Amino acid sequence: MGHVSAIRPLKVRTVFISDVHLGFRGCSAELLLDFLHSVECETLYLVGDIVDVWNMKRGIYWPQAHNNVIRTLLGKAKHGTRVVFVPGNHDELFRDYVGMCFGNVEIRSEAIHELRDGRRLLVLHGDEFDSVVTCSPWLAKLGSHAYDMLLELNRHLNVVRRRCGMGYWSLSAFLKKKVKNAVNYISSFEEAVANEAASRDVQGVVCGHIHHAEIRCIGGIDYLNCGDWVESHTALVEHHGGEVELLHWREQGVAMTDAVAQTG
Ligand SMILES: [Mn+2]
Repeated sequence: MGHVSAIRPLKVRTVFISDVHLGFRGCSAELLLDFLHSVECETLYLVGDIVDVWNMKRGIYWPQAHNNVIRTLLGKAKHGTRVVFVPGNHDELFRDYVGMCFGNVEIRSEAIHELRDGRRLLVLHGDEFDSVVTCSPWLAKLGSHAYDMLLELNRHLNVVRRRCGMGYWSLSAFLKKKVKNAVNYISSFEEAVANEAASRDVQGVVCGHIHHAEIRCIGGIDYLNCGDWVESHTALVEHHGGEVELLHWREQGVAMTDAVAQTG
C-alpha cells in the first residue's frame, strides 16, 4: 500500500464517490468534507446512496457536518465542477427526477464517462444486480467477539434442543457456509456488473452499492467500485494523465493508495 501526502488541492480530472449515507449515524461526514476540500476536479460523479432516505424514515438524523457535505457538493457544482448524480436504492426517490438538473447537479439513471484516453466507462449504482445475486453478505463482517458470543448462545440452545429431544444444530457449520456465501456474494455481484458492461459499448464500469472498493479486470472489463464513506472512506480518481486510482482517505489530505489501474 502506497502512501500519498496530497499537495492541496489534489488536482484530478474526475472523482467518483458512492455510498456516503448522509442522514445515517455511521456516515463519516467530517472525513468526506476533508476529502472534498482537498480535491479539485473537472467532473464529480455521485454514484448513489449519497443521502440515506431509507434510514431517515425511521427518524431524522441530520447533524451540521451532513449539511456541510451537501453545501460543499452544491458549491462545487456552482463553481465550475460538473456534478453528475446517479441515485442508488437508498436515495431512489431522486430517480423520479432523472434527466433534470437541480442547482447545476445533473441527475441520471446511469452515465457514460469517457476517460482521457477515450475509453468509456458505464457509471451506475448497482442495486439492480441484487436480484441476480442472492446470498447475504452480512456475516462477512461478523467479528470474532460476536462469534464467541454466538457460540456460547449456541451451547445453551443445544442444551434446550437436547431436552426437547431435538438433534444438535451446528452454529459454526452454519456460519462457515454463510461466510463463504458472503465472499461468493461479492464476486458474483462483481461478475454480474462486469457482464452487464460487457454487453454495452464500454471498456469498464464504475459502481458502488456493496461497500467494497475494488479495481480489477473481469473478463476484459475494468471493474471499478467506489467503496463507501461509512467504513472504508474511499474514492476513485482519474488523474489528468488518465490513470484511475483508488484512494483510501485517512486524515488531513493524506491518502493511502493500493491500486493504480493503468487504463488503456
Ligand atoms: Mn446501495
